[in-house]
Amino acid sequence: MGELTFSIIKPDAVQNGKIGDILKMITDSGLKIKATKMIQLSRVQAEGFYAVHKERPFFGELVEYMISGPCVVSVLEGDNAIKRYRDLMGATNPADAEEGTIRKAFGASIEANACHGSDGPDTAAIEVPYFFSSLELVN
Ligand code: IDP
Repeated sequence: MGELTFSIIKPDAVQNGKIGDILKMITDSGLKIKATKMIQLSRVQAEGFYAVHKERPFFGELVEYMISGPCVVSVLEGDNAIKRYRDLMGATNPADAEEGTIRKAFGASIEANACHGSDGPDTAAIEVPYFFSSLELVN
């Protein structure tokens, strides 16, 4: 089994009808989708998920944005999946993201930037079970 990482297609991209385009970019890159589902985050879930950012000035707005509509959460697998998915997402600010990245194609702003991906193995190990039980991951 390859490395696992956790992905969110954020509310702006879902609202703009980009679920299929983004999942296609993920699978075209060679990453495998081990699990995926559409959810509406509660305020408590969003605050818990972004707890590492709670001292940052944009925390309140980030939580409001993340609960503004449904998200698509997924578990991705592949060799070096964490870094590969971060590279596919592009820079946090879509204005700085390279051609061919998800954020360049679909991100609207530094906040509404289309996607989330775990930033390291420790984070992935927390984020995957935050949203998925092991029974939900296909073999
Ligand atoms: P990342 O998603 O590229 O790992 P982080 O710095 O971990 O970036 O920030 C988490 C999320 O917080 C970003 O994806 C974005 O939605 C939001 N964010 C980051 N910086 C800002 C900012 O300066 N203003 C508003 N929202 C921000």
